[in-house]
Amino acid sequence: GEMVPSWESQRRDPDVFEITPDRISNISECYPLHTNPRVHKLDLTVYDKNEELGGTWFENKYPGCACDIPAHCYQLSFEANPAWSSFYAKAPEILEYWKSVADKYGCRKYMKLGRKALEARWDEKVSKWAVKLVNIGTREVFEDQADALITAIGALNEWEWPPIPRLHNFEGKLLHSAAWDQSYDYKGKKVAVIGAGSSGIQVVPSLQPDVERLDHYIRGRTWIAGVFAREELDKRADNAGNFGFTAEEKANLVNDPVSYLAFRKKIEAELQGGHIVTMRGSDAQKFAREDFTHMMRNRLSKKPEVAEHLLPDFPPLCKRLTPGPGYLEALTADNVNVIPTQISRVTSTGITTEDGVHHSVDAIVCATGFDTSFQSRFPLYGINGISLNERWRDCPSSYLGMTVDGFPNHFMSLGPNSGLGTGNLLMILERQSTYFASCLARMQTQNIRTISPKPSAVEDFSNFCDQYFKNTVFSDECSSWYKGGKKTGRVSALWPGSSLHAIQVLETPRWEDFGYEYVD
Ligand code: N01
Repeated sequence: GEMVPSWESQRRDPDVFEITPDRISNISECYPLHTNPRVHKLDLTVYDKNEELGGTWFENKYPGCACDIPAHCYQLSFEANPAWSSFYAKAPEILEYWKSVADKYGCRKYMKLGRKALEARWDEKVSKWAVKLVNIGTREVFEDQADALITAIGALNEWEWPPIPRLHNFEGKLLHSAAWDQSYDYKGKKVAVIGAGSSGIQVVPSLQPDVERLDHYIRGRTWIAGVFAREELDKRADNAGNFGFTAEEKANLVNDPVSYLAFRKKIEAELQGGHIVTMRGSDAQKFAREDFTHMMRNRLSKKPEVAEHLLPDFPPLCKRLTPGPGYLEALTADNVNVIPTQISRVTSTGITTEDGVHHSVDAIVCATGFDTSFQSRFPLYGINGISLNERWRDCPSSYLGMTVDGFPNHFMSLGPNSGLGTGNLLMILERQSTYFASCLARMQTQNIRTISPKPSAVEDFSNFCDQYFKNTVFSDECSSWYKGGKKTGRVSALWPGSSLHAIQVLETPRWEDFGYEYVD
């Protein structure tokens, strides 16, 4: 059959690489274009440790938790929801969306919730995955076997307490953004928030109006801007945030799929347009830096000194950009102290900074992020009992972010080098799922017992990633979970290219990049 061009040649092909308005607007229309692979009857079981589906959107319950990608993009291509109640939807609304999708498409019958996977081992004798799990309710440990294993365990799931000296000596309330205790009443309290990543940026403006005092500890600087600074314009009641639609037209989108698609295209175009900003030395990067500096200073004009503590020396998008509606404004409020001095230790009653000052508080919120090293607490053992954690200790690598050699019939949702630095992750998740289905369909129809990428394909892709990232701002020096929480080093979390590029590459598997064993 016809050879599918490699990801490299696809990237070199300017026609594919170039982001033109047409191509961008095609995204929202085109991402259901792929034909669904014909998977024959499957015995499918979905295990999840939580008692409800939804993952991130079920687990994260901190005040202000929302998606900072526009809701009209952050949805499935085949299940558009024109009724999102705000531009950036809040976590509970997103969770309801996913529950309704699961109910509508009859997914729940496959789900066994409240079961946590402990480990998975490839059993060479029978060519199957043996997965050990525990039923959280009964504590019963049990095993399941499968021909193929898909892991969708999330790259931002394993939260940890930061290694701040004496943190656990604190006698007030200690909270983590990713494991929020909703029973804690923070109203009228003195609260410290450590961390200015996407989580901290959402927590601060949500707590600020209700607390007596908020101390915000900022270790690393951060750019606060969205491709959608327009939301700010929206607040000024002009029409810009409606993307050219009158308020009335926008309200009517619920009843008008054609106009809704046009509306989505405009938002998608703006979102995808951010890609060029990631290119080191590009004019777009230069302009973004100027614009963002100007916008941040404007929003902080009531307390200009805060801008001096916050404005980064690294380029925008080096670490994940977040629009932070209300964040900078909250930092200028009278009850907020921005503390750029580093923390030296925690005491029973508060935090001591390196200048020797002690700041008493009732609660400490750690919005300090996740373990993003790809070292999973759910170990996987492949051929010859090799552990995936061991394999990835120095360098998490994969074939197209989805498979690894030595781990047959194993597919990963959001493995190394599959996230997007700009753009909409759900589009990738959808493509990856279709890719897995193509592999399963091929196994079913061609008597394939095992499929795994060739070692050379993994190596090529990893080399390609390293080459690609050299030309992007992701490799600049800034502390980022894209580099496993480090300031420098390999970009292990991101896809090497634009969303369009990812869509093209994931559209059709290159079967020659895989090795196979056939049923005898
Ligand atoms: O975590 P982060 P996050 N002492 O790692 C600081 C997704 N997400 O939970 O920059 C003092 O980004 C650390 O400082 P520094 C999204 O993809 C999405 O906020 O390393 N400070 C940083 O400021 C996001 O990118 C949404 O110097 C310490 C912060 O804590 C990802 O999750 C919403 C410290 C950690 O920032 C992670 O975001 C929320 C220490 N010991 C999250 N350790 C959406 O809306 C760390 N810090 C889609």
